[in-house]
Amino acid sequence: MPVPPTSPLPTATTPPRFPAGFLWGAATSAYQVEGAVAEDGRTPSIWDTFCRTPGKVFQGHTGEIAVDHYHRFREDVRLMAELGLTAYRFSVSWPRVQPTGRGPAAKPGLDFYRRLADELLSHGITPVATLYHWDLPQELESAGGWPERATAERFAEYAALVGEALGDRVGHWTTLNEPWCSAFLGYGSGVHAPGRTDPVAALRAAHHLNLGHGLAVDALRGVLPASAKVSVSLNLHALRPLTPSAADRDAVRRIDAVGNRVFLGPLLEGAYPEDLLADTAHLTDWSFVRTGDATRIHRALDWLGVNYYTPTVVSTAAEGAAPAREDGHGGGTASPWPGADRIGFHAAPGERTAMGWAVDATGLHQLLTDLTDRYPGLPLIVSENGAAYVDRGGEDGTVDDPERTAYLHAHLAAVHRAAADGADVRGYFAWSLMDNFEWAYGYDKRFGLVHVDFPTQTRTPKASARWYARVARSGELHPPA
Ligand code: IFM
Repeated sequence: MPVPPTSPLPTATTPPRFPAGFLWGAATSAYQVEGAVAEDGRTPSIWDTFCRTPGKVFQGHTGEIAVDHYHRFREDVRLMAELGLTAYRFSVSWPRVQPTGRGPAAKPGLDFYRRLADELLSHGITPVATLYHWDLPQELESAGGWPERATAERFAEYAALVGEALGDRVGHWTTLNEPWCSAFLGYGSGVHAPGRTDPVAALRAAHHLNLGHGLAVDALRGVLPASAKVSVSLNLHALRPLTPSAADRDAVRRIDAVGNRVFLGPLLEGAYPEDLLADTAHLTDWSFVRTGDATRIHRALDWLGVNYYTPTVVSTAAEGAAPAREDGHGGGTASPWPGADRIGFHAAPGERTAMGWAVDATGLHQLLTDLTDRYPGLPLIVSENGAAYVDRGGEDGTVDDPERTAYLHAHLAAVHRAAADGADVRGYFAWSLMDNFEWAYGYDKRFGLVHVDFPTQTRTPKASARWYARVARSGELHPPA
C-alpha cells in the first residue's frame, strides 16, 4: 500500500493504554518449531523436500528437529503463561493431520493439537489456529501444487476436518498465512518451497490460494460454532516511491497490485484489480479464474490479520537499465513479481535488523489506517511483527536484546496511534515466541522473544520478553527500560 514519507511517532508522558480484551500474543508456525517430522504418521511436506535439496537452505538446515515444540509444548505454554500472553497463534501441520493431503485424518496428529489447545486453555491463553503456514503435503505438490485448482478443493476438505476436530476448543481461526510468500516466493522466485520459478504458475497459485481461502471459510463455518472467528493473514507491503516522479509512483501502483491487491481485491472486494490483469496480460489471460470464483473467494471475515516487518521502496528502472534488486526476499535469480519486470527495489533508510530490513514503524501505522480507510469497520489484528537480531548472551545466562525491545515498542506505539486514528485493532502477535527455523535462512536468524539454545533446546526469555510481559500484563506501553 502506498505510504507517505516517514513522519515521527508522537511521544507521550503517560504510557499509552490498550483496551481491555486486546489480545497480547506471540506466534509460531508448525514447520518452524515442531520438529518430529516423521512421527505419528506425518508425511513430508514441500519444506522437507526443499530442505533436502542442496543449496536451498542455509548450511543444509532442516526443520527435522526445529525447537522440538511437538514434545516440549507444555514447557512452552508454561513460558507463555509466565510472559503474561493472552493468546498463542500456532499453525496446524497439514501433513501431520492429513498425511496424504486427502482422505481421512490421522488421529495422533489431531490429538497433538487437541492437547496443545487444552494446555493453552488451562493457562487462560486463547488458541489462534492457522490452517496453512506453507507446509503443503508433498503428495499434493507432486500432483501439481497450488497452481492447480484441485489443491484449493483439498484445502477446503482439510479445513473442515480440522475445524470439526478442534472447533470445540479453538474459537479463532486463520485460513492462510502470507499467501504472497506461498505463491510468489514458492512458485515465482523459487527461494521458498517448492522452489519453482514460473511467473504464470505463481499467478495461478495466488488465485488458487485465494480460492482455497474462500472455500475453507465456508467449510469452517459449516462445522464451527457460530461464535467462531475466521480470518486470513496477509503480509501487506507498505510501499514508498524512491522519488516523487510519475514513473516511481507507477512502480508503487504495480507492486501494490501484485503484492497487496492481488489478495485484498478478491478477498475483500470480490474482484481482481483491473490494472493487475492488464500488467500481467502478456503472461496469462487469467482463464484459470472460473465463473463464480469471485463469490467463492469473497466471504465475510471476522478480522484481517496484518503481518508487517519493514517498508518497501520502489522505482521504475530506465529502459534497458538493470533494476535494483534489494527486495528483502532472499535473493534468487528469478523475480517474485510477475508483470513488474522493470521495478527497482531499494534499501529503506534507517537502522537495519539482522535480516537487512529497515526498522520503520510508520509503515505499520499506514497499513492499518489505509486498510481502515479502504474497508471501514474491518477489524484488524497484527498477526506478525518482530525482528531478528544477533542476540548477546550474558555470562549470567541472560540474553540482552535492546534493539528488539526498541523495535517492538516502536511498532506497538504505531498500533496504538493507528487505533487512535480510527483503526479497529484487536490484538498484536509478536513474531516469534521463540527462536526457530527461519526458512531459507535456517537457524541463522533469531526472531524469538525466547532464546533457544538449539543443541540443548534450553529456553531463556530474552530481556525483550520480560519487557513484553510487563506490557501484556498491564495493557500499558511502558518505554523500554
Ligand atoms: O518466519 C517468518 C514467518 O514464517 C512468516 N512471516 C515472516 C517471518 C519472518 O521472516
